Amino acid sequence: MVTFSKLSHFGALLLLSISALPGARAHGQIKGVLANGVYSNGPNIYWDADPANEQTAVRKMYQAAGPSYVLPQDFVDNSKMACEGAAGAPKTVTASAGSFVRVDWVGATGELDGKPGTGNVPPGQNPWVHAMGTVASYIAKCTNDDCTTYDASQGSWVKLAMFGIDRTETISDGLRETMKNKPEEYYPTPGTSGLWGMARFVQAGSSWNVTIPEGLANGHYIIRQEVGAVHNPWNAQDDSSGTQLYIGCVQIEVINGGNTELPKGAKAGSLYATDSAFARYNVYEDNGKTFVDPGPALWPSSSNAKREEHSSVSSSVNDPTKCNAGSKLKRMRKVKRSVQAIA
Ligand SMILES: [Cu+2]
Repeated sequence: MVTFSKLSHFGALLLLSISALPGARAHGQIKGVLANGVYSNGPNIYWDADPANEQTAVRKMYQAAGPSYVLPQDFVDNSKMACEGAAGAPKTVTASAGSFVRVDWVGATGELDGKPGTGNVPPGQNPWVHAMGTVASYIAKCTNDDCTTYDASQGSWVKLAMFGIDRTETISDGLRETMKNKPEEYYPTPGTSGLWGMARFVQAGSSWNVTIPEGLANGHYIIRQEVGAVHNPWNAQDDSSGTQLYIGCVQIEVINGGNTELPKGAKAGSLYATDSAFARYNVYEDNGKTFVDPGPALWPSSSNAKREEHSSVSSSVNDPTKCNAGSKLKRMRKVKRSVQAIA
């Protein structure tokens, strides 16, 4: 199993070098962002001179990550773990406090193009190619009030959402079948429940919504989206093994906010330890049974029950009961805030 998944990686790298993409050996990246009704494109990570790079609020991934993702030995690196070492992007997108920012990702390879279970991905755009692992969202304030020049390695990161595995749900039959042919077969195995955040993300068209907390103070922030793939488990003899973090950073300006400042967060290099259960998780041995969401506590703390962000509205996997639960929580948070404001 491990050998197979490694082969698939070499295969992907080979394909990329054959197609002569300069620079990064990427597995995928942020394609674009929808915020306050405005869609903004991500950068062209393969060609620095593309004029698109002058118009983006998304930092260029893979600028420092050796193998196009961050491996456990680099989990202590404040720069790689913040935004994969990327410098500031030239623009900022505007997002209202309390709204969703939709972050769309795209695979670098077409392995899952048009395959069952991959959601409503626009034609010509590759779905994300892995389905086992976490999807998380963090936020940090650009303390210089200018995210275009902010050094993200200094960021104080606060965890907004983390979807590890939900054992009350499972992957769609379509995506399970699709992943069988990858060959990165989906675990938990058939008959065992367990929906990884990443499977949910692929089913939602490789798109994930990030909630900007209601009442958050206006200002400049970076949203850090982290996709944590566990298909190539760590082993002591192989320094290319272990949980792979794909990290994309979106520079936003929050408007219509309130009085709530972010709590003190963590440096990116101290979110997960190099030898943590997350870094060394073996999905093929554990079959999803004992996985625990990694990293610091969620904020706001009342969102503990809500480990996930809503998937794309357009997607059929959206569960209306979950959305209701979410808005109920949001309302509760609002109430809690106003109580705090009075106190
Ligand atoms: Cu990959």
